[in-house]
Amino acid sequence: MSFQPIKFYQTGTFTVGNRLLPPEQRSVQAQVKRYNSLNSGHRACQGCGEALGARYAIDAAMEATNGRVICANATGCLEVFSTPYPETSWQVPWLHSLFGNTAAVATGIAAALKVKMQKGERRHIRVVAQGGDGGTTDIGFGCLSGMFERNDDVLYICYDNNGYMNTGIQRSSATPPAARTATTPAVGPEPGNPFGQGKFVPAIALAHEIPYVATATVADLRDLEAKVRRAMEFHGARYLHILVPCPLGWGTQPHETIKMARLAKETGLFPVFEAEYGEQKSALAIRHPRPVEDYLKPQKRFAHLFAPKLRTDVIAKLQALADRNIRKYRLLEGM
Ligand SMILES: Cc1ncc(C[n+]2csc(CCOP(=O)(O)OP(=O)(O)O)c2C)c(N)n1
Ligand code: SF4
Repeated sequence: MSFQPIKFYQTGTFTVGNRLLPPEQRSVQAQVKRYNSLNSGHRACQGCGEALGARYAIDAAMEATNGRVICANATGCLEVFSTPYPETSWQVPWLHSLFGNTAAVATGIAAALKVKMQKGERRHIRVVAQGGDGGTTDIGFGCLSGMFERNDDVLYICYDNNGYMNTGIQRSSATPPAARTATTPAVGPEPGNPFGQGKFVPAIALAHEIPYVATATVADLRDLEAKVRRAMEFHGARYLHILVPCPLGWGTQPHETIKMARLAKETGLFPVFEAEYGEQKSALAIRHPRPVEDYLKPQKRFAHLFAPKLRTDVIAKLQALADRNIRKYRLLEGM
């Protein structure tokens, strides 16, 4: 009979066993104060950036508010993989809204909480709305702009995986130009998603001059957590846009999720910054500038730019977009 010694704890890994290490050596994952708001057991794909981003964002919101958060969640991958009826991975009060009305639902929750406070409720409960880029930049955009314009007391978090992933990888208004999706096939002289003027919702949020707007990626989770904490210091409308790579939709390996998020930032294709009341306050500096090819090449959704013919013309147009971001958001010097 074979004999396998039982290991109760594995210190030095990123698992819960890290709690046996001195506090300064523990990973973020293993901190005892973690709320584990989005807990294990959900059905996200391996390497899903959205699951990672949501776990860190909502835990940071819980930490900042002493566990007093209610979430409204648009239809999309995050909702579907976390709540297969009758199960849930959420350990926070959590409501599923429709695909397009999360901002309005969150506004309603915030209004109800305000009335409760007026009637003597002493606990200050905060509201977080969350959705994918389709639910945010497309169908939910009207509700979101209304929420900004009324300055409703809600933090809205968009998990941007560059497409409608839950329904089979269709294009959204956050899909980058030239990317192949199920609705923008890699055919014809201009293959993939057409070049347009783009729709970068953080800039539109900025134009509403709301108290706080920020972008983040899952490559820098400390920065992401700090931004959620900062957002919770404000009252009124706040917007956080997180780039969350999707291995299935992007055609990358699950272990490449963090690398892809980092390359999006380091090439300048995804600017990481924060703003208050309509003014940019800081930018996360590009530390090791990289050409856009380094980001595009590992992703199957851009494979048609490299074979059968190298499309230097299309790649140059994408590089121009990155260079414009670098200038506009001052990404080389940082702030
Ligand atoms: C009004 C309406 N139209 C379409 C759908 C189908 N639908 C559900 S989720 C989804 C896509 C979600 O995409 P996104 O918001 O980007 O989130 P992701 O799944 O990528 O995280 C669609 C089209 C729906 N539920 N309601
Ligand atoms: S399809 Fe993409 S966003 Fe959806 S669960 Fe899978 S990896 Fe995550």
